[in-house]
Amino acid sequence: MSARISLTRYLVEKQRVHDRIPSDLRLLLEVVARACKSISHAVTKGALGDVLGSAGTDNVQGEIQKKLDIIANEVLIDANEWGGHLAAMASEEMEGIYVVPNRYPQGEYLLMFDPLDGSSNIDVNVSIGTIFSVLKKPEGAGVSEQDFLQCGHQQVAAGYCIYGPQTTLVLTVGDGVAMFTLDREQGSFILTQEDVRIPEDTKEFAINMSNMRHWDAPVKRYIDECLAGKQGPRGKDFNMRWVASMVADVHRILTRGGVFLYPWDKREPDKPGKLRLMYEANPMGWLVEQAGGTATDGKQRILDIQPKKLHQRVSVILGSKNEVERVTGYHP
Ligand code: P6P
Repeated sequence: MSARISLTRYLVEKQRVHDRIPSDLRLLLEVVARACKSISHAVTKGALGDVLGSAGTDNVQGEIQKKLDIIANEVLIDANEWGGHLAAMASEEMEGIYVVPNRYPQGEYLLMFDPLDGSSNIDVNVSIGTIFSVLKKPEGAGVSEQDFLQCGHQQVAAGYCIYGPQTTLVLTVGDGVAMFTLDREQGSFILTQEDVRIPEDTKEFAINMSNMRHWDAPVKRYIDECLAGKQGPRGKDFNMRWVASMVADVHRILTRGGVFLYPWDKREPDKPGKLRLMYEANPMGWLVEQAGGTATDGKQRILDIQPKKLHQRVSVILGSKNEVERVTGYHP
């Protein structure tokens, strides 16, 4: 049996052998992985752990917070604030940034996360996950929200942990995508796939079809052509999947290809889309690009969008290169 490579060994070799990542970033990623293990433990308790249901509060997005949203957020804050590798954190669940308290040393990295993406699926036992993105803090004293407003192509690490039948950590530091499956008996993430590649073509699309009447013409044209199947302009039949957990849909696309769309729609014309740029679209977009896929907002590369606000939203079309380029090409 080939040697089992743990996440720790993988990161140490990235640091020592390939000089790919500095020790502080290695430490940061190990801490995030440990936090994800704790979140996975809480998630898998379900009804036995009194962690299901609503917390009775709304988050900064005006969405009802689930108990596990708050638990996951607290786990990530508690795990990361004392290590000396971070200057500040930002979360979907917090309005402003969380500056590392003065009682701890400040580091040179900024960590953003959606602590529990897909939380509408928590109570129905469908896969959910944690999404994270790491930036370098710009030079200079102190840290502010402005320091976070960097384009996605400036990320130094990004990934997610999906809490499904397996708990799997998926990570990039800019030289490809690797997947680590949690060995619960040992409590270690074990490397189970390296150099993940997304097929350039696919027959599978992921979109919330109930919003069809609200879509813009280019997206409607693309989906109509997929639905027309063999007899239509695409000359092939398509399959559809929609988990309503971005982590689960992106994991499927990284594993077997596909195209994911959460486009602008006319329900709230001033909102560019539902998903958030900084801690959903940017980390997922980088992972997809690192695996040979493409990620746009319908008009431009997601990773080139200059953020203006911490929680700004964006349209997202990502996955198999040829499909994303087709949908993007339909946009004026
Ligand atoms: P809808 C989960 O709430 C999320 O932010 C993404 O994970 C997911 O892709 C999307 O929203 C689902 O949205 O409108 O289909 O419920």
